[in-house]
Amino acid sequence: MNRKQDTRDPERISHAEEPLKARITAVHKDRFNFICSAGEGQATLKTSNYYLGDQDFPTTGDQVLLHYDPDGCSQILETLPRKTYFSRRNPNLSRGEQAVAANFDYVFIIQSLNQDFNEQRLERYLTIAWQSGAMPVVLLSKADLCEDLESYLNRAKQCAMGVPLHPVSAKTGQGLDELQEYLQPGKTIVFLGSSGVGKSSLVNALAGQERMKTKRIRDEDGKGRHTTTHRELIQLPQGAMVIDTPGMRELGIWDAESGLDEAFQDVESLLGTCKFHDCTHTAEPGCAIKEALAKGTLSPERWNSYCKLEKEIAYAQKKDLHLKKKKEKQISKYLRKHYK
Ligand SMILES: Nc1nc2c(ncn2[C@@H]2O[C@H](COP(=O)(O)OP(=O)(O)OP(=O)(O)O)[C@@H](O)[C@H]2O)c(=O)[nH]1
Ligand SMILES: [Mg+2]
Repeated sequence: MNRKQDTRDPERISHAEEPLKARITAVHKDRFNFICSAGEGQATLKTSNYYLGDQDFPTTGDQVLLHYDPDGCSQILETLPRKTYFSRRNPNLSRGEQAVAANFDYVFIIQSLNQDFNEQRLERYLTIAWQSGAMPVVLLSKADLCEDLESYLNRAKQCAMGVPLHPVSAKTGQGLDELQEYLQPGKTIVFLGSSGVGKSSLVNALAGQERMKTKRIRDEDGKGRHTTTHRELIQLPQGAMVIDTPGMRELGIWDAESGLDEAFQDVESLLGTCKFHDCTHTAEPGCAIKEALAKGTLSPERWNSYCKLEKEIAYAQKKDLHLKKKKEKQISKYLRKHYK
């Protein structure tokens, strides 16, 4: 038999055939940027594992196994289990939730010390951050613009419930030294906050060079211009990795029940101590919430925030269940019609 000789470089074959562990640094339509011990590259998904199988589609920060191809045709075989992640409802309902950033240790929640500062939004971000499984840290950015830092710090403390708070300025460098404790090699930090609060400016200030594009906020209302459009994983000189995100408009609050418990520990510790176990906290005697509100140990704003977020989560869960049932009905109708 005349065997055709394999002329491929053996070094490359072993690279191609031995799966390597890699980290996803950015996600494009059907291409994924990654970094691994052999270098950086772009990869596509192995169809049989992802489109026909049940593998979770990789997101920024994910660890994956891939067949590395130095010529640019690497193929992702498997998404490794995530230790933390943010998720949103998947537009493709058969797959339930969809992760939008994964495997981070800290969530830097950023609010700027101008028109952006808003306690309700901070509480919402804290709920999402706790839900992810990582540790939240609150950064009050653009401290150089603020003349009344103490009062902002006090307001933030009321909702942060013991979460570390750091006033910082990417412009003057104020507070950046204090962040070094989080930037240890092997750690990943995700930046969360509205457009224009200075997330990318902080990434650049910590990196010591311009890694991300930034843009002026609008003069009229201080709103950002959605400059960062992609989630991106960046290596800092300190050894830590940072995931810069677009203003997190895209992150709905979905199934964040345990995040709510953590973010509102003060409210949670009161619930269940009312005289009646099914207390509605409206007219019943012996209501711990009403007592705390009357004593001033729980502020009405905080209680309202809790109720609002709780309602939103319940609504999102109900909607999800409804859509899931609708989808199941459609599938069984299709099966009945075609496989009678
Ligand atoms: N004065 C002052 N301005 C800042 C500071 N940090 C950022 N800015 C300005 O705020 C504007 C928005 O900054 P970006 O870093 O683009 O904000 P972003 O949060 O990344 O915005 P998106 O990418 O749209 O989500 C830019 O004009 C920055 O120069 C700061 O510490 N002090
Ligand atoms: Mg940005």
